[in-house]
Amino acid sequence: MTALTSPVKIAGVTFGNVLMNGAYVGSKTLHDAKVLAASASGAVVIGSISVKPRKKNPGQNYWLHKENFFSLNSYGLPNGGLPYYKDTLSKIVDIAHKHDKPLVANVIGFSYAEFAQLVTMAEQSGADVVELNLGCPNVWDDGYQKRIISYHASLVADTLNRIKQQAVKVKIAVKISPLPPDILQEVARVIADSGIVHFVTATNSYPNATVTSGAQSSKASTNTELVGLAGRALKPISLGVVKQLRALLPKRIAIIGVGGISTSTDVHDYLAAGASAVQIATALKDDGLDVFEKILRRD
Ligand code: RRO
Repeated sequence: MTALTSPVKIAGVTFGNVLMNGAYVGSKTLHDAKVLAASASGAVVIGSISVKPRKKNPGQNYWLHKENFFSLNSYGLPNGGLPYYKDTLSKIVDIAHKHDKPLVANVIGFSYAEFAQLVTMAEQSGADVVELNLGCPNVWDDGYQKRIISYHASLVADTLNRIKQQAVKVKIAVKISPLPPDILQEVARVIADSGIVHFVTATNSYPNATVTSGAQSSKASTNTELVGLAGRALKPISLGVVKQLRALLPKRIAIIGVGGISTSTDVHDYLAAGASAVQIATALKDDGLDVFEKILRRD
């Protein structure tokens, strides 16, 4: 089995080990960055970051199935936006680097120009990787869901072309949804053809699930919207996406696996499917930051 504890160089970026957090509710602030940097992870992911500051969606935002089969969330991208990150992201980068970890800035624009603006801000702040969140399911505007870019190969192409225009030097990662086969093939082709993508992160949560009776404290919910499904139930689906991507993408593009990881067996499953590193989100929220150490100890 591959050793999980050693530093790894992936697409030109050196990670402390193959584990990192996924962008989640605990990866937003300078304080979050300090906590993540001090953990046993191999990198720090911060975000998602939007141009405008955003508050969380009203009502309950997170549910865990009572037997831990899955998690559900609808946070709605709460973050401080450019007013917070334009000064703070460089401090966050310094904290990660002091712990010998690369900083991945996960960004989400609501237009191509916003994506470009966020990539520039992250690059100027010294981020090692900018992860474009093309799979956020939980942003609603006047009752209409914002389009999930990764479900449309043409929108993925337009986003990447816009970023390419500004000749960025920072490494680009693209985080996609759990896509069905035909769309995955088209999106993989667009990503490969763009020539600017170094990593594909697979996958974000499965969009537009709904809260079921097995989800803890769902009775207290005031949230009637649709929610993203993650956690253990997502693992076979994300793993399948990783496996397909490894066959579809050229070797120069590395894959970061995410979805239902809480043990070293989960990590090895993703590495065997073709991932070079993994992200953890649901298990971090539910079990805490010790999950990194627990996984590395069982290596
Ligand atoms: O904030 C959220 O509700 C959220 C985001 Br931005 C995302 O990309 N994926 C997700 O499951 N939730």
